[in-house]
Amino acid sequence: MLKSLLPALLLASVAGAQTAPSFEGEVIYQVMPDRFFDGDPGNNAGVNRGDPRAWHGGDLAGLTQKLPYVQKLGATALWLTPVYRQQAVNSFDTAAYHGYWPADFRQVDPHFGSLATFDTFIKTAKEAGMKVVLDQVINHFGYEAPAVRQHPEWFNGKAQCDASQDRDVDCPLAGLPDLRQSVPAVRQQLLENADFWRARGVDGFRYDAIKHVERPFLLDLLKKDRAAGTWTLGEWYDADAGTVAEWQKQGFDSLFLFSLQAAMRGSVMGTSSLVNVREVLRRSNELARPGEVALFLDNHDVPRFAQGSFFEDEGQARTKYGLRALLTLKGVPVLYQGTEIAMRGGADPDNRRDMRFEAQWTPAERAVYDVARDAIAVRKASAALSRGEQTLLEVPDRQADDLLLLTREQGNQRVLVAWHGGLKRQTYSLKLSTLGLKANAQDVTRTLFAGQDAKVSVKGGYLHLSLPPKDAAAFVLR
Ligand SMILES: [Ca+2]
Ligand SMILES: [Ca+2]
Repeated sequence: MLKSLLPALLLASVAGAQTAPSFEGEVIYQVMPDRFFDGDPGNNAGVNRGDPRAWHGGDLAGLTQKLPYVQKLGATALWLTPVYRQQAVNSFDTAAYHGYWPADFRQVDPHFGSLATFDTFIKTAKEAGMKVVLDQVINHFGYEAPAVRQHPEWFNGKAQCDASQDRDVDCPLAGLPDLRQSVPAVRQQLLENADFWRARGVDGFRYDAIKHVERPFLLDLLKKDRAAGTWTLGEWYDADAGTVAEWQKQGFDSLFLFSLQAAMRGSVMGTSSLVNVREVLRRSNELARPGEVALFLDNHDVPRFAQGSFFEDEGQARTKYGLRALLTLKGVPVLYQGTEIAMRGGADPDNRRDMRFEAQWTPAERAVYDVARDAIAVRKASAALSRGEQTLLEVPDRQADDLLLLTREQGNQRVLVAWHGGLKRQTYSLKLSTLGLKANAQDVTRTLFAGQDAKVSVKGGYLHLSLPPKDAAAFVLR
């Protein structure tokens, strides 16, 4: 019996692996619709742009109008923070503009538009060849959602929280009405929410706050998504490669790699050693599906990347470095709206300032955008950078604080990537045998990023690099 079953089981698991949805090769642009673009002033009830905690008027019509902007930047997919109908009133003097205080999971909030506006957005995005990832809240309702009073049995109360073995899961997150996913009515409703939005053409779900959700339910949800071909991206706040690895095994296609974000904030924007980044990359190479992991410099829940410098010009310069660096890595880059112009902002809600478009940019912001657009184009044009294997090179200890070297390789295409953390232009001569790199003088062809003075040559068994300060370079190797 066992003998006859085994081959079938093996085949089933291989087939499962083959059909897992993939976003490898995509570049995701993260939009918070209220803070992106106002395409319909007719739905601006309660809008006050002077108040960072109020609705600002951005909507799905505006996002649809601005799809050409996102396409021109080069992103191939969009992630929208939630657009569900929200609680109508404020909590803590804050409106539900961010979308994480849902009242009805199957309606669009009137500030964003309607289901018809959503369908138009999806249709327009599809026609433009873009994929759409929708934020799904599965842990809670908004504080003032009618369901909280109508169905108290759906929610964890003090008793459940007090008795819980896992307080992360069974106690309210930020006091939010906490759903009991093991209650059949809740479970069914949440599973059907996913079906509802999937049927409207969504390609992927970004699942909010998965650390706080009952695991058996989450596994059922992931199984359904996998079977339907929906890509799943989990938000486990502060996840490192170990957490990503565990959840990829459990059925998520991707998680955000928060540990890389922290290391890049420290080493690219700040003055920490690149050894910290190297350690994160070393561990993420061990993932079952390293090409799916979501890589980001910032998002709506952390201070803006550029905010890591006291000075606007330095923040812009290092954001250029960060963008180029991020786009050299294996994984799925996720750019938060405004990072392409090094928007500043501290903790929430300051990190959610209104997006500004071309006509409103300073020349310095335009220059950051040009680097972002170029780095995305370079990645997309290179099979090695988009999808290639990633191999870290062994940089000697005395240089490793300021120099991170890796190769990306796909078929007969090979790219050498160099991140340089030094504050001055620096030349490095490194023994090929120490690096573990095989290359000949004629292999080195050209730098990939536009307008950057980075040089490489191979001679006498050495790799010679001349690198500008605080920047990342990529070179084609034959
Ligand atoms: Ca509006
Ligand atoms: Ca919970």
